Amino acid sequence: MNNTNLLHLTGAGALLLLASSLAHADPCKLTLESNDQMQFNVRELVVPTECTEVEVTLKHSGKMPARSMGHDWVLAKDSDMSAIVNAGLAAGPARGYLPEHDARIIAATPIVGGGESATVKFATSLLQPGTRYAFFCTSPGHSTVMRGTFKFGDKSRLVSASEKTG
Ligand code: CU1
Repeated sequence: MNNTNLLHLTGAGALLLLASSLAHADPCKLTLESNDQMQFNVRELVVPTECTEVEVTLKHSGKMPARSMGHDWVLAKDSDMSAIVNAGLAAGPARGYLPEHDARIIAATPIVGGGESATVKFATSLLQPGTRYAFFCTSPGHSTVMRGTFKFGDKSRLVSASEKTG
């Protein structure tokens, strides 16, 4: 009897939490995680064209320090990624593996270590719908796996997601 009540309470609480997180979900505010296994937890980020400003928060859910497993989140055109990664290597750890004043970089967080997070805001006037953008980490060697697609104004993913559930 007690066990059944407890289960019901837990279920209702979980539903409430889910409902409130959905109600407060702002499509212009994105959060992604990174870890000690050199991974981002998403391969794709989508921002609708209604957003005039985007806020991206990068969390490091691992325990390793920034000097050995630091991650950043950098946004650029897909075609600029390799050049920025190389320029970041040349810039070195003192500059957080990011080239200074590089116009190809649309947005970038500083490097975070385990337990830390960083947020960057940028205007979507910097983005063009239909252009292929990539997000990636500029720590040495990380961008081979720590990379993903960033889409501005692409709603096809939302449509296909609801089709799958139906
Ligand atoms: Cu990284």
